[in-house]
Amino acid sequence: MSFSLAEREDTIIALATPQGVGAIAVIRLSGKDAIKICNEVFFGKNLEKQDSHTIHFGTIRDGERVIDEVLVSLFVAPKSFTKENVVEISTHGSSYIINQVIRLFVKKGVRLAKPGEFTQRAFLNGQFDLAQAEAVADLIHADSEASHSAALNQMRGGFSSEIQELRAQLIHFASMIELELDFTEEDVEFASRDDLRVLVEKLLSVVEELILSFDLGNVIKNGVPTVIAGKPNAGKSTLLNALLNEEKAIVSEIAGTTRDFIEDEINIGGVIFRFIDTAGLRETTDTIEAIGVTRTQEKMKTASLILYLFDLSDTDLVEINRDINKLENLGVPFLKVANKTDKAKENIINELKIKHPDTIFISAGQKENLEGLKARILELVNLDKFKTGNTVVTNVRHYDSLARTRESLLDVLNGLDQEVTNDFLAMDIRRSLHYLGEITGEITTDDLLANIFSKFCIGK
Ligand SMILES: Nc1nc2c(ncn2[C@@H]2O[C@H](COP(=O)(O)OP(=O)(O)OP(=O)(O)O)[C@@H](O)[C@H]2O)c(=O)[nH]1
Ligand SMILES: [Mg+2]
Repeated sequence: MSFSLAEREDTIIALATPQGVGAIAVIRLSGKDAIKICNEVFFGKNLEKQDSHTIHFGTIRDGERVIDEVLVSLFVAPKSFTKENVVEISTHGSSYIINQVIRLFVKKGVRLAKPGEFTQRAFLNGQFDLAQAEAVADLIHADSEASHSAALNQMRGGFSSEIQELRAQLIHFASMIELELDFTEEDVEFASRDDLRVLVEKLLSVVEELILSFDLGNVIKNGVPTVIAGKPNAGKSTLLNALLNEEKAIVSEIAGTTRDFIEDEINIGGVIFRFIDTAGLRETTDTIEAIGVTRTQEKMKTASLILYLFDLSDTDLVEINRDINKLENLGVPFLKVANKTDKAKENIINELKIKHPDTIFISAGQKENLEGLKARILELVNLDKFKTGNTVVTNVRHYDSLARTRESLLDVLNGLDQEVTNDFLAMDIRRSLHYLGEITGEITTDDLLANIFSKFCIGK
């Protein structure tokens, strides 16, 4: 999918609210003729004579036939989302009415919008940069406070302005150095190498911080992968079900019930956690169960957090110590969760309180102290960084471009160290500029844009 210049001249239309029956539906038009064409089918007022940002009551008619009574909101270019003339028609939310209205406009020469075309026009008309446009999509899909806050921060500018400013300074150096190339005979220096080094180092530290934020960003967007691990029958599936409040995983007193992962998301304190119930860890001769155990071990390595669950009625301290030792070697943060308080022996609880005072005691079966467990989970996943409003990179494309930017900036520094000739230096700077520009959209290709906007839904 790519948009030709002629297509950008079209007036486009799409349903902006979800498909299906609702109280009202909003149909959006954008393009130079949006208001003019709407005026041809709208009865009530002359829309072409109205001010921007006003709402008008009237009917939409196909010839003599009234399709619906509607409200029309007007946004006159450039004061609109797309910076073009925009009309939003609020109709009654029946799919029959929606279809009739859209058909009527198509008959009048309006074209159905492609996915993301409104946002793409907003980007092409300079409403925001590419990183911000992508944040619009993230914002629509944000389903927790944390992902919402990351997307909103980016949509409102996020790292874009900082990157743009540093990029502008780097462009200045690039042109100075290229100017020097024209004066090679005279041995002049328009661009101070020391100043250039300071700037490149500053850029590098910004870029590196953004790269580091990606892990956090990813977690915010996709949920914190949290593996529930432990011996068979520890109560892992029971815990998952209790946290979810539904009977998602099969629970039984047979050891080795769960063979494959079962996962689902839970919102704890505004953060999405992806809980993964796994096959119980033990030596087994059952082939399928053995595969499950291997998979559990793999999953544990990539988790952000492990809930190490053990059965108080059936585990001794020697075993617990051995497991904890293994977990410490794995290097993934973990919580010690003692289950089945309802049938535990007193002495093991007391021993644990002394030897492992950070143990959390729960009864998954009786749904006891799940709130305490949730509070500790939230504490362990340190999300303070995002809460202080720091910019977080959540987008793989940005991460890729940032990683390439870092490489080329390091090349510039290397070049400065080794006093390479100007043309090499200029080349490395240009390369850094290219990758930086890819993030904010100063450098784009049709393919890149098509790829980004095709992921949007129609009407956005
Ligand atoms: N008394 C008591 N029983 C529990 C508790 N939690 C789980 N159980 C029981 O322990 C048994 C095993 O529970 P599961 O949730 O299937 O255990 P699991 O860790 O998923 O076991 P595998 O899938 O075999 O690895 C079941 O009979 C549960 O009802 C609890 O807090 N108290
Ligand atoms: Mg299970």
